[in-house]
Amino acid sequence: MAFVELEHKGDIAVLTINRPEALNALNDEVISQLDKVLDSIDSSSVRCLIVTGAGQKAFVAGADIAQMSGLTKAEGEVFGKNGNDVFRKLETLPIPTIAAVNGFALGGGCELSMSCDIRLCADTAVFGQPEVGLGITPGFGGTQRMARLIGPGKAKELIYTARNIKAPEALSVGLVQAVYPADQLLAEAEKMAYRIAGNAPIAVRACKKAVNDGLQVDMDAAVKVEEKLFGSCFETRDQKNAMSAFIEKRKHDPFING
Ligand code: CO8
Repeated sequence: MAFVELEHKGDIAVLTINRPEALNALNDEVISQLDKVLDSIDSSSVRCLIVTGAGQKAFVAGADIAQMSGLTKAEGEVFGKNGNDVFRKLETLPIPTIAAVNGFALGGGCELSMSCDIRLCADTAVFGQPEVGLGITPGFGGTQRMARLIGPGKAKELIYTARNIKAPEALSVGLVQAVYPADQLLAEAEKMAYRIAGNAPIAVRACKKAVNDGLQVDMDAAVKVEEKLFGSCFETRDQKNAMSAFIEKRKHDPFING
């Protein structure tokens, strides 16, 4: 059974969590398939990845509560580590990632969306970290990524109260970058993905690394991270192509990822 599907569409790919009968909840099998599918993505040919959920109702409604209910402390830690390892793999994928949040994004689902670079959502989307209402903490990076994305005060409010928020509030606190009518979400996500894919891939990947790595260190070290990545773009064929075209007042040739 394919709980995680990957569809290539030209230069972009769409990854779908496909367990709609359980609102795409993440059990061991889904997490393990997600890990394998992420490993299979060829970042030399895929220039942007969209992550979404199957069905009309949910992006991902969380980690699988039925599976978690009987875990021991040690097993809980292992389950959390498995999820964290895979989400970190997604977060550090060399190519840009867009979460197209098409419904409930609760617990592990909200955490999955926060492991992507950009979040777009349907007007029907609902975000939240309900874990403290279930007697646990967020366990797939929620306490860390939400605090970094929307600030510690708002993240603590949402996590401590276990309050779900709808799309407009998610937009207003900066958790998502745009909200679309549900039937237009995927098309809008693809439009953004193709736009990203049309830019110089080496430069786009370097930007992702610069932002991600730079945010982990102080500003003196962060600008050094940028300097290195900036330098690494020179002498590429895409840099020469684009800059010569500008100087010669013509459109550049399509980028070749080289
Ligand atoms: N786990 C397992 N099954 C689920 C989950 C889930 N998270 N969410 C929904 N389902 C199943 C339901 O049990 C139901 O199955 P069935 O038809 O067999 O009864 C089916 O999906 C449809 O769900 P509902 O009937 O409940 O649909 P509603 O429209 O009535 O409600 C909700 C939708 C509001 C989304 C509701 O399903 C819900 O509240 N789900 C749980 C949301 C939640 O609390 N998520 C957080 C889970 S905790 C978590 O993610 C922790 C992450 C870190 C883990 C670290 C571990 C160490």
